[in-house]
Amino acid sequence: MTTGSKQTYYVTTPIYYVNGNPHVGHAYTTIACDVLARFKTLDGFNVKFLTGTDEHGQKVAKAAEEKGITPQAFTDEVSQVFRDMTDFLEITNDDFIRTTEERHIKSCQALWQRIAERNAPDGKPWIELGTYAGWYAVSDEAYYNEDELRDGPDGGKVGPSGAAVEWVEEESYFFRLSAAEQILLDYYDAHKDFIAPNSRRNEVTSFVKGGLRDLSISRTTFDWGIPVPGNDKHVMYVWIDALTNYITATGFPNEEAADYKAFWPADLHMIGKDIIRFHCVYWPAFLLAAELPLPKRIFAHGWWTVKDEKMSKSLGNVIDPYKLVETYGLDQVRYFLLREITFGADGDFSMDGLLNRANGELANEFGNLSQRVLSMIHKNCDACVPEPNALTPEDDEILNAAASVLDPAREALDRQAFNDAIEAIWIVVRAANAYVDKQAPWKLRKEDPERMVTVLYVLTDVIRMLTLVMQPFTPNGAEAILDQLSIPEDRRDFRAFAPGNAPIPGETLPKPEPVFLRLEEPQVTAE
Ligand code: ME8
Repeated sequence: MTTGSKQTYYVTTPIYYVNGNPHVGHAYTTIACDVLARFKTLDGFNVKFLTGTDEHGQKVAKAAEEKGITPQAFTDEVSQVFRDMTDFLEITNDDFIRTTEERHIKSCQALWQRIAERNAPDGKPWIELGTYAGWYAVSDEAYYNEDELRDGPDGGKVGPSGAAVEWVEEESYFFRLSAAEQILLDYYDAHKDFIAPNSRRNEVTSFVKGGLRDLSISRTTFDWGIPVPGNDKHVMYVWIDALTNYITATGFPNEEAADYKAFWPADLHMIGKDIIRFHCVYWPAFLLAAELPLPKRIFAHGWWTVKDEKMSKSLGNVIDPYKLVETYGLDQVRYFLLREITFGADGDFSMDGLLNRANGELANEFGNLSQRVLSMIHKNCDACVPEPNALTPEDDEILNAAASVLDPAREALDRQAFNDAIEAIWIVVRAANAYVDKQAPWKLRKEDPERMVTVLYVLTDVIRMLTLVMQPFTPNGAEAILDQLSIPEDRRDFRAFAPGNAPIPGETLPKPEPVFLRLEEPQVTAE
């Protein structure tokens, strides 16, 4: 979609439960979206990037009760903790939604109303009143069928995630999900990019093919939720409330709102694989029933594990993002999280892995490339961008490689293949280092100073282009290198890949300082 002449891009993280401190898993999803948001912005898109907190439901009500404070006071406090994490990680979100906000309550009630007013393909209303009798896991805020349960460690039953379930029997509104089965299957079939990666698409398709049961969408045994329009004995099931956040933030129910027009449907909901059923089955079904457009894509990434167990608060193996960033640096952590594993797969978190990536790649290959080139320029070219002489085919080759790096990076990020994007960049980083080694400008200094000047000029332009495309991944280090190359602010977006943006010979360069320093071996342990 376009606003004015600009293409738009709307990306969302899940909204996080306010029931504990953020950990690396939360930071991971948010950082991944931040890379996409920054990349698209640099690529000329009008970007909306949403994150926030999920504050209603039984789990949160219980946590507040245990603390002896009201749910509102509790959520105010913990939501702020997540907002602080977002700031600490220098995330470029342009909205932070809380599900307790008035705009969201209005939006949920409007969406409910819209679904309630419409009929399913069988001619009966989508929403009907009935009685729910079944299993519920408070810590997942999810209903489970008997056949999904197994015996838990304490004699009771647990759901697939290991969360304890309890028997619930109460009056409830139902969303007639069973009536959406075929529409959903047809939709998945017609929109092959809707659910990614492919393995998740297959998982969702076979789940739906296995038969969908109607979904209980209201509760009556507690009141920490959004009242059902017309029957405030009921509060909405927390997931219908939570999922609606994505559309609330565009101004819904005002379909004339500028953001609604520009940004809905969202381009990408980024989630972890634990919440795929809610996003890929329930959410599209609600929107189809409401006759609203569906998000274009949902990408479910894998889990960070520690010694092969999911990193989670209940397992006590959580890594604190604050300690991690304070110890290793924000760019290093961002780079590692997106470089280490194929996005979509699980990955085991190891400090050695982080050190290897930070030292082996960021410090030795990328940081060192700019440091040695800029130091030579500082010493041998009067701290000015050198004036090149005639270029050789080898010069053209490395310049062309750098100038062509944007396309594969863009293509990979449109598939959320972060490590493919980084690899495409790294092919050129390695080629640039090989070029330095082969040209050996330190030797040319005596043997052929004119050629040395040309080689250093070529390298400044190669480093400039590599740094431009690295900005979304390592924003602080990239900014420092662009400063050292005296690149003006208005030449830092991807339009600067066009010819005519190379560093200007004679331009003074500041004294170079190393960027991406080698890290020692401190260890951050799990909480
Ligand atoms: O599910 N590895 O919130 P939540 C990778 N409120 N990512 C992880 C992770 C791990 N070990 N642990 C958590 C909720 N995550 C709902 C969402 S959306 C309408 C409502 C990330 O606080 C991952 O993105 O439990 C996962 O989907 C999210 O945190 C769950 O956060």
